[in-house]
Amino acid sequence: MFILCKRLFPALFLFLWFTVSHAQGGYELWLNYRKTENPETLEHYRTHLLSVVMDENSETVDAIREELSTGLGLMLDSTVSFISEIPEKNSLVIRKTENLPSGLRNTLKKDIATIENDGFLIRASGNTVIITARKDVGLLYGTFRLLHHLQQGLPLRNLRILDIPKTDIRVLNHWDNLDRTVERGYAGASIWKWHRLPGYIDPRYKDYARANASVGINGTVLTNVNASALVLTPAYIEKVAALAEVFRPYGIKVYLTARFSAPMEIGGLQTADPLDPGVRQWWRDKVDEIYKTIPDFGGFLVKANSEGQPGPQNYGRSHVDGANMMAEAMAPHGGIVMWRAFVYSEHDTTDRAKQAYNEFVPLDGKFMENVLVQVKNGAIDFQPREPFHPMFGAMPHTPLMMEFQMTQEYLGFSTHLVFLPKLYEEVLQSDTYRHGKGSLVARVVDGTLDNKKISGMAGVANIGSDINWTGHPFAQANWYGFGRLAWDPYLSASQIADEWLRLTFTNDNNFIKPVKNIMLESHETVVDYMTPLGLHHIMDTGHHYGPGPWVGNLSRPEWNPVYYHKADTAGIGFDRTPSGSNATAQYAGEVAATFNNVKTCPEKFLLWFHHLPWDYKLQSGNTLWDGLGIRYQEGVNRVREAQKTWAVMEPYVNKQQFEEVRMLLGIQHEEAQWWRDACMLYFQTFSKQPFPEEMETPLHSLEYYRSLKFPYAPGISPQWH
Ligand code: GCV
Repeated sequence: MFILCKRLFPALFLFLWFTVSHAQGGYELWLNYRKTENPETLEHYRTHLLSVVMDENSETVDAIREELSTGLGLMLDSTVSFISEIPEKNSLVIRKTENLPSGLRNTLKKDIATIENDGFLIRASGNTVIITARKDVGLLYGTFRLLHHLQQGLPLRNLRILDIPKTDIRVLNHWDNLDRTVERGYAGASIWKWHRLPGYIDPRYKDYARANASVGINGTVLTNVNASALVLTPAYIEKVAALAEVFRPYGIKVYLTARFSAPMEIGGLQTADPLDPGVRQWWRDKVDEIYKTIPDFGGFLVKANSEGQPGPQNYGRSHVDGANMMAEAMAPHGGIVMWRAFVYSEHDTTDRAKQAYNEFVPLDGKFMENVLVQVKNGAIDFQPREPFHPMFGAMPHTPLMMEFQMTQEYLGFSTHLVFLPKLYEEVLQSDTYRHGKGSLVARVVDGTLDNKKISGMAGVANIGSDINWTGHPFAQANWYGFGRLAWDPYLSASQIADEWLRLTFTNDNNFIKPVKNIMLESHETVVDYMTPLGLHHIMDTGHHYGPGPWVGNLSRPEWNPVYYHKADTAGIGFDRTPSGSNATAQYAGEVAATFNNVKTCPEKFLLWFHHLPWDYKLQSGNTLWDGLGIRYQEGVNRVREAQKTWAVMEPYVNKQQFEEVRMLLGIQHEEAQWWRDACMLYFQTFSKQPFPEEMETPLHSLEYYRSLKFPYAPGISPQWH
């Protein structure tokens, strides 16, 4: 016995250490199943949910059973029994609509008639709670939703949740390289351990799938859009297949990025011309080979003729030629092609903000049915704030996918607390006016504006090997929020913040209210201390961390911050009205008119669309110069307020997470000051005016800020080679 104890003790200790440190570190994400605190609620849940009727068989049903054993087991602090007969007394029934007993089917028939696709119904009826759906994956989504309901301590009485995803493709984009670096990744290394696959299945893969499925994400593009053709070789396809197997029960398909020149790099061909019969055959064979190994493979994501990536234009062909060639290979298997519209060229001297629209809109209606064009939320590049991309609504015959960024490339990496669903909401709720008032971007994305057959939303992942997955504990909320909005682009950021806080930390309103406030203000805060009043792309070169408004020596003009702010002694801002680049003409008339008129242009986009004198009067009555300084200061002030709020939150979160957020807010505060001082000192060289009295005196000189260098900033893999 003693010997056994001696042997077991270190193992037990290790296990406990691992479990505790993971729990403390936020590994569980929002699937943090805590025992239900309120004794009445606990009793109420126990009465209804401890017998679970589940008699269907599939990998997905097994995953549901496992999730319920863990989730209900922990929240109800009891063991769940799974049975196959519906008992007289209380139970939770999980069955597809076709397998419900006729009595129940009859009672629920109105709701059942409206369940489509991956949707589900949760209903409390008599002494049972029912989760039903057309497909197994719908049952899985319903199960997670019920678990989330319980995590929030909400009542079961009269429960009725009927929810159907509004988009078809809800997909993460990993910018993960095969060497496990992550382009614009700030949460450690890639979670894909390519060198160990397919033999070694890291437990994280399943937890990743659980987290995604719990918010309805149904696909993942495993590799960087700056793609390596190697991932299409047999050895890697086998590794991809191993991941696909882990994800399959959770309704998650795998996709890969396809390097356009792959037929030459790994196929030995002399060309990658999309009209060349040999090249077309190569792609058909390659796709057949992939489907042989991964029968439910999702398809390809392609970055072509963008930032040096190869593409059809290398052969004088168009995006349509390239995308349709791959789509043709995919079609017999039901696969899709997501073709990115993030293009701008060093040979095109027009405003960068106009180039994607100019290249793609004339191609509307020419893509095959299984092609989606994937468009970033704004026309430049994931800036802290951008007006919605003018392509949304401008291609009525082509499905357009939204591409949001969860990783915080231009947003303080995973050091700054920024709740991105606020940004997503602002974009999705923007009105394109393409079919009159109410033509929201959300309606373009869900396909209802022009009756699209397929729709989708992509999110550039912020996930890495850090214990808490996302680096900043609050960056998990961006992953959660992306998933929720991909499922339903009309959800409010406020609801999402509320849910995420409750699932992740506690239901105590003394915590929820103030911390939710920090989250909801955080986007405006970061905009204020980085790029207020419509400024954009003034980050330092390459790593995009910290301010670099002075940078003007890069080889391509549109890579330089000076190209975007155009500060001079007369004023500041990019004139995109008809007197300037006329980018506003790419929007519907109503929108263009609003942006063109400096009096109606929302001040948040003022310097995006207008070059204005330093003494221009803002709505507040302040001059533009003073208003700019006041905004920068307000951003700093709000980080200070967030610090104060967080300082009294220790009782509600675990020690480790409390400390992590406290320290990160400290850095964010210092860096908000850095942004304010560096930008205002630099712009002062043009405005030649004193700082407004509301603004604190800069802590250092402009020379000091200009001298700062960050050669090893994370996220830019080429520098490490
Ligand atoms: C993956 C920006 C980023 C690049 C990124 C690119 C893209 O330019 O800085 O790192 O490349 O966008 O979205 O393709």
